[in-house]
Amino acid sequence: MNTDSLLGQLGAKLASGAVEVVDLSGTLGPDTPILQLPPDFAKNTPRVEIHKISEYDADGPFFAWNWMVLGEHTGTHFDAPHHWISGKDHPDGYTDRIDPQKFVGPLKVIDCSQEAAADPDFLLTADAVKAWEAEHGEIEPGDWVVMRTDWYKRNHDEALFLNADEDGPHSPGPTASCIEYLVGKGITGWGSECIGTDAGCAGGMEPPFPAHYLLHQANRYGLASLANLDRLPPTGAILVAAPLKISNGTGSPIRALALVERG
Ligand code: 23J
Ligand code: MN
Repeated sequence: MNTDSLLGQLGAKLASGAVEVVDLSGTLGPDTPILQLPPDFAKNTPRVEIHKISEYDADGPFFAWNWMVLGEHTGTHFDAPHHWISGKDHPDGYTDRIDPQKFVGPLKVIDCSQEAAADPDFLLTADAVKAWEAEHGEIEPGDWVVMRTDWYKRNHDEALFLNADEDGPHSPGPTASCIEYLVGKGITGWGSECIGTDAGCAGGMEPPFPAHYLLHQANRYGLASLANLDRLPPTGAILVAAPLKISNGTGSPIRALALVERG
């Protein structure tokens, strides 16, 4: 093995397990939590369906395969700029046209797990990001930044995950000025463990759904329903988050991965 080159060294460390691949995705299936928009929006994404074509039977004597019903914005997924009205005019703002260089990059993890446990409506502010930077170093152009809340531990139960009552959904997320600050730092994208990139209460913010509005306006990307962020260091991991190459796609389920150096 050529360990003179950076990728030769990486290959050796992947093979030995010194660099670990951490799975940041939840499981896709009929129980995957689905976003429920308020009743004034008539249409919602349907639940995931997995239909058998054959499994070594009369319909396929030596093969097993399925077909699926699957929304673009279902489970652990990628938000492309064309998903939001503020990002509608970016010519490369669709899943089949984004530069794949954007799908792999340095990952910064902001731990808000204690705050989110104490308050499901917890909002990460720009000042809190600046305090994180004072401890861990500046967020750099090209970084992916994700908010660790341990919310993924609820993803086995849709009601627990959406956490809605008569006032609407309650889940943590960023303020508008937090996203404005991160966009100004040149981040490639922002990710959350919750159903979307915004907080549950974000419909009432200015602008409404600021993570969606401000990220996609700036041709940046979102990741939602991430899992296992508690297995990542605050800095030093590499994210791999590639959407399916859906024609004119506004988003896509992903198998999100992180490369993490051990020891
Ligand atoms: C459509 C409308 C509102 C929201 C969303 C989708 C998402 O969170 C999403 O999956 O992008 S908030
Ligand atoms: Mn989405």
